Amino acid sequence: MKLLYSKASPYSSKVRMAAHLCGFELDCVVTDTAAEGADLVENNPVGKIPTLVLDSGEALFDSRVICEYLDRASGNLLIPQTLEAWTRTKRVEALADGMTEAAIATLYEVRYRPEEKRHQPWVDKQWRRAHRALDALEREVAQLPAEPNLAHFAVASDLGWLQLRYPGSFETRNPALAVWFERFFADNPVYEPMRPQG
Ligand SMILES: N[C@@H](CCC(=O)N[C@@H](CS)C(=O)NCC(=O)O)C(=O)O
Repeated sequence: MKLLYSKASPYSSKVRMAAHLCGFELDCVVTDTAAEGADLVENNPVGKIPTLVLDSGEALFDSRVICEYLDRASGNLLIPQTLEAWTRTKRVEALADGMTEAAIATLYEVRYRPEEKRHQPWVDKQWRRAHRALDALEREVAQLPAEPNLAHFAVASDLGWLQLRYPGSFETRNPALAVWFERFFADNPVYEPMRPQG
């Protein structure tokens, strides 16, 4: 299976960690979304990464869909199946990814919009959203099991991206989350090379 990805992408990081746990080796191809190259847009009309191209040639996109696929294909090694554990796992994933979506939007505002067209109230709203999600995650991570699953990968990847792009943005405000984040990689060093990198 081929993964179109970038080293900095939090959603790609989550997928790579998930594939590792599920025992799948991915052929990871660095992909620049800004270039809108044929390999990306022909496989994923939405033009985003991560995009997974299956051995059949069929493509899957959106990291949540890809992770669902990896879970099914591995006989549920990634997502716990009891209703209670499934609910927690998927809620934590949605919280972590939602936090990142808001923070990425603020980055794109600066990266892609000329200064005179930026709208600060909208940026402030994204940060309020991200901070609420981080506060919720601070409570949620205490309930996660010791063995890593999809929830761990989502939180570790999304916090890794936040630390990369907005250093110091959660470590003081959310100390328990910061401790959890450090401990995750200390306890699971195999995932360290897959965290978002600049
Ligand atoms: N919901 C999607 C989000 C994917 C996403 O936003 N990826 C970013 C990179 S981290 C991207 O492709 N951005 C390029 C763009 O928006 O043009 C997922 O979970 O895969």
